Amino acid sequence: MIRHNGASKKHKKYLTEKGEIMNNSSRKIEELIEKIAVFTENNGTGFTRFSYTDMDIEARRLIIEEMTTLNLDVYMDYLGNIFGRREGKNKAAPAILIGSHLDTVKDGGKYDGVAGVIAGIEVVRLLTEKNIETENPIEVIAFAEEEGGRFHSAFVGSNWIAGNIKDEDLSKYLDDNGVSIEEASKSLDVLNPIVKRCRRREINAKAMFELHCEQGTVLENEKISLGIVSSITGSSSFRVTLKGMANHAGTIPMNLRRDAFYGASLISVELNRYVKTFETHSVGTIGNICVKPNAYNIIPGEVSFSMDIRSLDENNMFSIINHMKTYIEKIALENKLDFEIKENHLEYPVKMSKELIDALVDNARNKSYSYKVMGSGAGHDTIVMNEICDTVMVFVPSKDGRSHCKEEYSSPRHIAMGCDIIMDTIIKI
Ligand code: HGY
Ligand code: MN
Ligand code: MN
Repeated sequence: MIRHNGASKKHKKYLTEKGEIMNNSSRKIEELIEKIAVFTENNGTGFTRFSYTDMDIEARRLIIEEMTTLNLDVYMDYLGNIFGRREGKNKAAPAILIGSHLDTVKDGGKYDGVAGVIAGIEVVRLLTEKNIETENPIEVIAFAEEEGGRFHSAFVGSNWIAGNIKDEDLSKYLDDNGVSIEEASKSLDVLNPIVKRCRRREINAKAMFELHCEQGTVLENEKISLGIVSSITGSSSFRVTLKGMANHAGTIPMNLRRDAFYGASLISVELNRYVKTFETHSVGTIGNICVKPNAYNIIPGEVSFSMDIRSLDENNMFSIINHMKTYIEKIALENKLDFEIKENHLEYPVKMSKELIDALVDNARNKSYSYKVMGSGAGHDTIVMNEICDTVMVFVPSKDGRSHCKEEYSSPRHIAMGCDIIMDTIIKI
Protein backbone atom coordinates (compact mmCIF):
# COMPACT_ATOMS: atom_id res chain seq x y z
CA MET A 1 0.00 0.00 0.00
CA ILE A 2 2.76 2.38 1.07
CA ARG A 3 4.54 1.51 -2.17
CA HIS A 4 1.34 2.42 -3.97
CA ASN A 5 1.12 5.70 -1.99
CA GLY A 6 4.82 6.22 -2.63
CA ALA A 7 4.18 5.57 -6.30
CA SER A 8 1.17 7.92 -6.37
CA LYS A 9 3.15 10.58 -4.42
CA LYS A 10 6.00 10.23 -6.96
CA HIS A 11 3.50 10.25 -9.80
CA LYS A 12 1.81 13.34 -8.33
CA LYS A 13 5.21 15.06 -8.03
CA TYR A 14 5.93 14.12 -11.65
CA LEU A 15 2.55 15.47 -12.79
CA THR A 16 3.08 18.75 -10.89
CA GLU A 17 6.62 18.98 -12.19
CA LYS A 18 5.40 18.22 -15.70
CA GLY A 19 2.63 20.78 -15.23
CA GLU A 20 5.15 23.40 -14.14
CA ILE A 21 7.46 22.58 -17.06
CA MET A 22 4.54 22.82 -19.46
CA ASN A 23 3.36 26.12 -17.97
CA ASN A 24 6.88 27.52 -18.02
CA SER A 25 7.42 26.36 -21.60
CA SER A 26 4.04 27.67 -22.74
CA ARG A 27 4.82 31.04 -21.21
CA LYS A 28 8.28 31.28 -22.79
CA ILE A 29 6.87 30.23 -26.16
CA GLU A 30 4.06 32.77 -25.98
CA GLU A 31 6.45 35.56 -24.99
CA LEU A 32 8.73 34.87 -27.94
CA ILE A 33 5.84 34.57 -30.43
CA GLU A 34 4.54 37.98 -29.30
CA LYS A 35 8.03 39.54 -29.40
CA ILE A 36 8.57 38.41 -33.00
CA ALA A 37 5.03 39.30 -34.07
CA VAL A 38 5.95 42.96 -33.50
CA PHE A 39 8.24 42.78 -36.53
CA THR A 40 5.71 43.07 -39.33
CA GLU A 41 4.87 45.68 -42.00
CA ASN A 42 2.39 47.85 -40.23
CA ASN A 43 -0.63 47.41 -42.51
CA GLY A 44 -3.12 46.14 -39.97
CA THR A 45 -4.40 43.35 -42.20
CA GLY A 46 -2.19 40.53 -40.91
CA PHE A 47 1.51 39.86 -40.50
CA THR A 48 3.87 40.57 -43.39
CA ARG A 49 7.61 40.00 -42.94
CA PHE A 50 9.31 39.58 -46.30
CA SER A 51 12.94 38.49 -46.49
CA TYR A 52 15.71 41.07 -45.99
CA THR A 53 13.34 43.92 -45.09
CA ASP A 54 13.90 45.97 -41.90
CA MET A 55 11.25 43.88 -40.12
CA ASP A 56 12.98 40.66 -41.16
CA ILE A 57 16.34 41.99 -39.95
CA GLU A 58 14.88 42.86 -36.53
CA ALA A 59 13.23 39.45 -36.15
CA ARG A 60 16.57 37.84 -37.01
CA ARG A 61 18.37 40.04 -34.50
CA LEU A 62 15.99 38.78 -31.81
CA ILE A 63 16.48 35.11 -32.78
CA ILE A 64 20.28 35.54 -32.83
CA GLU A 65 20.15 37.15 -29.38
CA GLU A 66 17.94 34.37 -28.00
CA MET A 67 20.34 31.74 -29.37
CA THR A 68 23.36 33.61 -28.01
CA THR A 69 21.74 33.81 -24.56
CA LEU A 70 21.48 30.00 -24.67
CA ASN A 71 25.26 29.86 -25.35
CA LEU A 72 24.72 28.46 -28.82
CA ASP A 73 27.30 29.01 -31.56
CA VAL A 74 25.35 31.18 -34.00
CA TYR A 75 26.07 31.27 -37.76
CA MET A 76 24.22 32.88 -40.66
CA ASP A 77 24.86 31.97 -44.28
CA TYR A 78 24.73 34.26 -47.32
CA LEU A 79 20.96 33.96 -47.82
CA GLY A 80 20.25 34.40 -44.12
CA ASN A 81 19.65 30.86 -42.88
CA ILE A 82 20.49 31.13 -39.16
CA PHE A 83 22.05 28.13 -37.34
CA GLY A 84 22.25 27.97 -33.52
CA ARG A 85 24.57 25.06 -32.59
CA ARG A 86 24.63 23.28 -29.19
CA GLU A 87 27.59 20.90 -29.00
CA GLY A 88 27.05 17.25 -28.09
CA LYS A 89 29.35 14.79 -26.31
CA ASN A 90 30.55 13.74 -29.74
CA LYS A 91 31.39 16.94 -31.66
CA ALA A 92 31.99 14.98 -34.86
CA ALA A 93 28.62 13.21 -34.74
CA PRO A 94 25.97 14.31 -37.27
CA ALA A 95 23.78 17.08 -35.87
CA ILE A 96 20.11 16.89 -35.00
CA LEU A 97 18.28 19.82 -36.60
CA ILE A 98 15.13 21.53 -35.32
CA GLY A 99 13.71 24.50 -37.13
CA SER A 100 11.37 26.23 -39.52
CA HIS A 101 11.20 29.58 -41.36
CA LEU A 102 11.07 33.20 -40.20
CA ASP A 103 9.50 34.84 -43.25
CA THR A 104 5.73 35.13 -43.73
CA VAL A 105 3.31 35.30 -46.64
CA LYS A 106 1.70 38.69 -47.36
CA ASP A 107 -0.91 39.48 -44.65
CA GLY A 108 -0.19 36.11 -43.02
CA GLY A 109 -0.29 34.93 -39.43
CA LYS A 110 2.18 34.94 -36.55
CA TYR A 111 2.62 31.16 -36.11
CA ASP A 112 3.41 29.80 -39.60
CA GLY A 113 7.16 29.13 -39.48
CA VAL A 114 7.90 31.16 -36.35
CA ALA A 115 6.34 28.53 -34.07
CA GLY A 116 8.86 25.98 -35.38
CA VAL A 117 11.87 28.25 -34.88
CA ILE A 118 10.74 29.02 -31.34
CA ALA A 119 10.11 25.33 -30.71
CA GLY A 120 13.76 24.65 -31.60
CA ILE A 121 14.93 27.32 -29.17
CA GLU A 122 12.59 25.99 -26.46
CA VAL A 123 13.80 22.39 -26.85
CA VAL A 124 17.40 23.57 -26.43
CA ARG A 125 16.42 25.73 -23.44
CA LEU A 126 14.73 22.72 -21.78
CA LEU A 127 17.75 20.44 -22.40
CA THR A 128 20.01 23.08 -20.87
CA GLU A 129 17.67 23.68 -17.93
CA LYS A 130 17.60 19.92 -17.24
CA ASN A 131 21.36 19.69 -17.72
CA ILE A 132 20.95 17.05 -20.40
CA GLU A 133 23.98 16.59 -22.64
CA THR A 134 23.10 14.86 -25.90
CA GLU A 135 25.43 12.52 -27.81
CA ASN A 136 24.93 14.46 -31.06
CA PRO A 137 25.19 18.22 -31.53
CA ILE A 138 21.87 20.04 -31.99
CA GLU A 139 21.32 22.85 -34.47
CA VAL A 140 18.31 25.17 -34.32
CA ILE A 141 17.67 26.55 -37.84
CA ALA A 142 15.68 29.60 -38.92
CA PHE A 143 15.30 29.09 -42.67
CA ALA A 144 15.28 32.06 -45.05
CA GLU A 145 12.74 32.76 -47.83
CA GLU A 146 10.55 29.65 -47.37
CA GLU A 147 7.28 31.24 -48.46
CA GLY A 148 8.51 32.92 -51.62
CA GLY A 149 6.49 36.01 -50.59
CA ARG A 150 9.10 38.37 -51.99
CA PHE A 151 10.93 36.35 -54.66
CA HIS A 152 7.98 34.12 -55.72
CA SER A 153 9.75 30.80 -55.26
CA ALA A 154 9.31 28.60 -52.18
CA PHE A 155 11.98 26.83 -50.07
CA VAL A 156 14.86 29.01 -51.32
CA GLY A 157 16.81 29.00 -48.02
CA SER A 158 16.58 25.25 -47.55
CA ASN A 159 17.46 24.63 -51.22
CA TRP A 160 20.55 26.83 -50.70
CA ILE A 161 21.55 24.66 -47.70
CA ALA A 162 20.90 21.46 -49.67
CA GLY A 163 23.10 22.81 -52.52
CA ASN A 164 20.25 22.77 -55.06
CA ILE A 165 20.60 26.52 -55.72
CA LYS A 166 23.95 27.48 -57.24
CA ASP A 167 25.69 30.84 -56.74
CA GLU A 168 25.00 31.80 -60.34
CA ASP A 169 21.24 31.15 -59.82
CA LEU A 170 20.87 33.96 -57.28
CA SER A 171 20.57 36.70 -59.88
CA LYS A 172 17.51 34.93 -61.34
CA TYR A 173 15.35 35.37 -58.19
CA LEU A 174 13.82 38.82 -58.59
CA ASP A 175 11.26 40.67 -56.47
CA ASP A 176 8.52 42.89 -57.94
CA ASN A 177 11.00 45.79 -58.17
CA GLY A 178 13.51 43.70 -60.10
CA VAL A 179 15.88 43.43 -57.10
CA SER A 180 17.68 40.06 -57.05
CA ILE A 181 17.96 37.92 -53.93
CA GLU A 182 21.75 38.29 -54.27
CA GLU A 183 21.42 42.08 -53.96
CA ALA A 184 18.65 42.11 -51.35
CA SER A 185 20.40 39.70 -48.98
CA LYS A 186 23.31 42.14 -48.64
CA SER A 187 21.10 44.01 -46.13
CA LEU A 188 21.84 41.16 -43.70
CA ASP A 189 25.39 42.51 -43.31
CA VAL A 190 24.07 44.86 -40.62
CA LEU A 191 23.90 41.76 -38.38
CA ASN A 192 27.56 40.82 -38.92
CA PRO A 193 28.67 42.16 -35.51
CA ILE A 194 26.43 39.67 -33.68
CA VAL A 195 26.71 36.51 -35.79
CA LYS A 196 29.35 34.40 -37.57
CA ARG A 197 28.78 34.81 -41.32
CA CYS A 198 29.52 32.20 -44.03
CA ARG A 199 28.47 31.85 -47.65
CA ARG A 200 27.14 28.31 -47.14
CA ARG A 201 27.44 25.86 -44.25
CA GLU A 202 28.38 22.22 -44.73
CA ILE A 203 25.63 20.40 -42.85
CA ASN A 204 26.33 16.93 -41.44
CA ALA A 205 22.86 16.01 -40.18
CA LYS A 206 21.37 12.86 -38.69
CA ALA A 207 17.74 14.04 -38.45
CA MET A 208 15.53 17.08 -38.69
CA PHE A 209 12.38 17.96 -36.74
CA GLU A 210 10.03 20.74 -37.83
CA LEU A 211 7.15 21.80 -35.61
CA HIS A 212 4.48 23.65 -37.59
CA CYS A 213 0.86 24.77 -37.30
CA GLU A 214 -1.34 22.27 -39.16
CA GLN A 215 -2.92 24.94 -41.40
CA GLY A 216 -6.04 22.78 -41.67
CA THR A 217 -9.01 21.58 -39.61
CA VAL A 218 -8.21 17.91 -38.90
CA LEU A 219 -6.64 18.16 -35.40
CA GLU A 220 -9.11 20.72 -34.09
CA ASN A 221 -12.17 18.89 -35.47
CA GLU A 222 -10.98 15.58 -33.96
CA LYS A 223 -9.92 17.34 -30.72
CA ILE A 224 -6.37 15.96 -31.03
CA SER A 225 -3.36 17.78 -29.55
CA LEU A 226 -0.55 16.75 -31.90
CA GLY A 227 -0.15 15.69 -35.54
CA ILE A 228 2.81 13.45 -36.45
CA VAL A 229 3.44 13.95 -40.15
CA SER A 230 4.04 10.85 -42.28
CA SER A 231 4.23 12.50 -45.73
CA ILE A 232 4.34 15.96 -47.33
CA THR A 233 2.51 16.77 -50.54
CA GLY A 234 4.54 17.48 -53.66
CA SER A 235 4.23 21.11 -54.68
CA SER A 236 4.90 23.10 -57.84
CA SER A 237 4.33 26.68 -58.82
CA PHE A 238 4.46 28.37 -62.21
CA ARG A 239 4.09 31.89 -63.62
CA VAL A 240 1.93 31.95 -66.74
CA THR A 241 1.93 35.01 -69.02
CA LEU A 242 -0.62 35.47 -71.84
CA LYS A 243 -0.17 38.27 -74.39
CA GLY A 244 -3.06 39.40 -76.61
CA MET A 245 -3.90 42.92 -77.75
CA ALA A 246 -5.09 45.89 -75.69
CA ASN A 247 -7.91 47.64 -77.52
CA HIS A 248 -11.07 49.67 -77.06
CA ALA A 249 -13.68 47.79 -75.02
CA GLY A 250 -16.55 49.45 -76.90
CA THR A 251 -15.62 49.26 -80.55
CA ILE A 252 -14.00 45.86 -81.07
CA PRO A 253 -16.45 43.00 -81.84
CA MET A 254 -16.07 39.90 -79.61
CA ASN A 255 -14.87 37.66 -82.46
CA LEU A 256 -11.96 40.01 -83.29
CA ARG A 257 -10.56 40.28 -79.79
CA ARG A 258 -7.30 38.88 -78.39
CA ASP A 259 -8.47 39.12 -74.77
CA ALA A 260 -5.73 37.86 -72.41
CA PHE A 261 -7.98 37.84 -69.33
CA TYR A 262 -10.60 35.74 -71.11
CA GLY A 263 -7.85 33.19 -71.84
CA ALA A 264 -6.72 33.26 -68.20
CA SER A 265 -10.27 32.73 -66.95
CA LEU A 266 -10.73 29.65 -69.21
CA ILE A 267 -7.47 28.25 -67.79
CA SER A 268 -8.63 28.86 -64.22
CA VAL A 269 -11.93 27.03 -64.84
CA GLU A 270 -10.10 24.07 -66.44
CA LEU A 271 -7.56 23.84 -63.58
CA ASN A 272 -10.38 23.59 -61.04
CA ARG A 273 -12.33 21.09 -63.16
CA TYR A 274 -9.38 18.80 -63.93
CA VAL A 275 -7.88 18.71 -60.42
CA LYS A 276 -11.23 17.61 -58.97
CA THR A 277 -11.11 14.45 -61.14
CA PHE A 278 -8.31 13.05 -58.91
CA GLU A 279 -9.08 10.97 -55.79
CA THR A 280 -5.82 11.46 -53.84
CA HIS A 281 -5.40 14.92 -52.24
CA SER A 282 -4.61 17.14 -55.22
CA VAL A 283 -5.11 20.91 -55.43
CA GLY A 284 -4.73 23.69 -57.98
CA THR A 285 -4.75 27.40 -57.14
CA ILE A 286 -4.43 30.66 -59.05
CA GLY A 287 -3.69 33.05 -56.21
CA ASN A 288 -1.96 35.97 -57.84
CA ILE A 289 -3.00 37.70 -61.06
CA CYS A 290 -1.79 40.82 -62.82
CA VAL A 291 -3.98 42.31 -65.59
CA LYS A 292 -2.60 44.97 -67.92
CA PRO A 293 -3.53 47.71 -68.55
CA ASN A 294 -6.19 46.87 -65.92
CA ALA A 295 -8.77 49.47 -66.99
CA TYR A 296 -12.52 48.98 -67.26
CA ASN A 297 -12.74 50.19 -70.87
CA ILE A 298 -9.65 48.44 -72.32
CA ILE A 299 -9.52 44.83 -73.49
CA PRO A 300 -6.75 43.21 -71.35
CA GLY A 301 -3.66 43.02 -73.56
CA GLU A 302 -1.56 41.05 -71.09
CA VAL A 303 -2.27 38.87 -68.06
CA SER A 304 0.24 37.03 -65.86
CA PHE A 305 -0.82 34.70 -63.06
CA SER A 306 0.53 32.16 -60.59
CA MET A 307 -0.48 28.52 -61.00
CA ASP A 308 0.12 26.34 -57.89
CA ILE A 309 -0.34 22.56 -58.40
CA ARG A 310 0.14 20.00 -55.61
CA SER A 311 -0.63 16.38 -54.89
CA LEU A 312 0.28 13.71 -52.35
CA ASP A 313 0.67 11.45 -55.40
CA GLU A 314 3.62 12.26 -57.66
CA ASN A 315 1.97 10.86 -60.80
CA ASN A 316 -1.16 12.94 -60.20
CA MET A 317 0.94 16.08 -59.80
CA PHE A 318 2.68 15.53 -63.14
CA SER A 319 -0.58 14.56 -64.90
CA ILE A 320 -2.10 17.85 -63.80
CA ILE A 321 1.00 19.87 -64.74
CA ASN A 322 1.20 18.26 -68.21
CA HIS A 323 -2.55 18.55 -68.80
CA MET A 324 -2.49 22.26 -67.94
CA LYS A 325 0.54 22.97 -70.12
CA THR A 326 -1.27 21.37 -73.11
CA TYR A 327 -4.50 23.22 -72.27
CA ILE A 328 -2.75 26.62 -71.99
CA GLU A 329 -1.24 26.07 -75.46
CA LYS A 330 -4.70 25.16 -76.86
CA ILE A 331 -6.37 28.28 -75.36
CA ALA A 332 -3.54 30.50 -76.59
CA LEU A 333 -3.93 29.16 -80.11
CA GLU A 334 -7.74 29.51 -80.16
CA ASN A 335 -7.60 33.08 -78.82
CA LYS A 336 -4.56 34.26 -80.79
CA LEU A 337 -2.51 34.77 -77.60
CA ASP A 338 1.23 34.39 -77.11
CA PHE A 339 2.02 32.47 -73.93
CA GLU A 340 4.94 31.75 -71.60
CA ILE A 341 5.04 29.25 -68.68
CA LYS A 342 7.89 29.78 -66.17
CA GLU A 343 8.50 27.14 -63.48
CA ASN A 344 9.17 28.78 -60.09
CA HIS A 345 9.61 25.66 -57.99
CA LEU A 346 8.85 21.97 -58.07
CA GLU A 347 9.22 19.56 -55.12
CA TYR A 348 8.29 15.86 -55.18
CA PRO A 349 6.07 14.42 -52.43
CA VAL A 350 8.19 12.94 -49.61
CA LYS A 351 7.68 10.33 -46.93
CA MET A 352 8.92 11.09 -43.40
CA SER A 353 11.26 8.75 -41.49
CA LYS A 354 9.38 5.74 -40.04
CA GLU A 355 11.92 5.51 -37.17
CA LEU A 356 11.26 9.12 -36.17
CA ILE A 357 7.49 8.77 -36.58
CA ASP A 358 7.46 5.67 -34.35
CA ALA A 359 9.64 7.38 -31.73
CA LEU A 360 7.36 10.45 -31.63
CA VAL A 361 4.29 8.18 -31.38
CA ASP A 362 5.87 6.30 -28.44
CA ASN A 363 6.68 9.56 -26.67
CA ALA A 364 3.21 11.02 -27.26
CA ARG A 365 1.76 7.81 -25.78
CA ASN A 366 4.17 7.94 -22.79
CA LYS A 367 3.00 11.47 -22.05
CA SER A 368 -0.68 10.58 -22.73
CA TYR A 369 -0.88 13.29 -25.39
CA SER A 370 -3.55 12.64 -28.04
CA TYR A 371 -1.93 12.42 -31.49
CA LYS A 372 -2.72 11.52 -35.10
CA VAL A 373 -0.32 10.33 -37.81
CA MET A 374 -1.27 12.40 -40.88
CA GLY A 375 -0.15 13.89 -44.22
CA SER A 376 0.70 17.53 -44.87
CA GLY A 377 -1.11 19.42 -47.66
CA ALA A 378 1.19 22.39 -47.16
CA GLY A 379 4.80 22.46 -48.30
CA HIS A 380 7.63 22.93 -45.77
CA ASP A 381 11.43 23.23 -45.69
CA THR A 382 11.39 19.66 -44.39
CA ILE A 383 10.52 18.52 -47.94
CA VAL A 384 13.96 19.80 -49.06
CA MET A 385 15.93 18.78 -45.95
CA ASN A 386 14.61 15.26 -46.52
CA GLU A 387 17.29 15.09 -49.24
CA ILE A 388 20.10 15.35 -46.68
CA CYS A 389 18.80 13.56 -43.57
CA ASP A 390 15.88 11.68 -41.98
CA THR A 391 13.03 14.09 -41.31
CA VAL A 392 9.74 14.29 -39.48
CA MET A 393 7.24 17.03 -38.60
CA VAL A 394 5.01 17.68 -35.61
CA PHE A 395 1.77 19.60 -36.21
CA VAL A 396 -0.11 21.64 -33.65
CA PRO A 397 -3.82 22.43 -34.15
CA SER A 398 -4.79 25.59 -36.07
CA LYS A 399 -7.80 27.40 -34.59
CA ASP A 400 -10.70 27.11 -37.07
CA GLY A 401 -8.16 25.56 -39.48
CA ARG A 402 -7.09 29.07 -40.50
CA SER A 403 -3.61 29.98 -41.74
CA HIS A 404 -1.93 32.46 -44.12
CA CYS A 405 -4.20 35.09 -42.55
CA LYS A 406 -4.24 37.27 -39.42
CA GLU A 407 -6.73 34.89 -37.76
CA GLU A 408 -4.02 32.19 -37.62
CA TYR A 409 -3.68 30.87 -34.03
CA SER A 410 -2.09 27.86 -32.33
CA SER A 411 -1.95 27.51 -28.53
CA PRO A 412 1.43 27.85 -26.77
CA ARG A 413 0.42 24.81 -24.72
CA HIS A 414 0.13 22.64 -27.83
CA ILE A 415 3.49 24.00 -29.04
CA ALA A 416 4.98 23.14 -25.62
CA MET A 417 3.58 19.61 -25.91
CA GLY A 418 5.19 19.34 -29.35
CA CYS A 419 8.51 20.49 -27.88
CA ASP A 420 8.13 17.90 -25.12
CA ILE A 421 7.88 14.91 -27.48
CA ILE A 422 10.57 16.28 -29.80
CA MET A 423 12.93 16.60 -26.83
CA ASP A 424 12.13 13.06 -25.62
CA THR A 425 12.74 11.75 -29.14
CA ILE A 426 16.06 13.58 -29.48
CA ILE A 427 17.22 12.09 -26.19
CA LYS A 428 16.07 8.65 -27.35
CA ILE A 429 17.76 8.71 -30.81
O1 HGY B 1 2.88 27.14 -49.70
C1 HGY B 1 3.07 26.43 -48.72
O2 HGY B 1 2.57 25.34 -48.63
C2 HGY B 1 3.94 26.93 -47.60
O3 HGY B 1 3.17 27.80 -46.82
N1 HGY B 1 5.12 27.57 -48.10
MN1 MN C 1 3.16 29.17 -45.13
MN1 MN D 1 5.28 27.42 -43.13
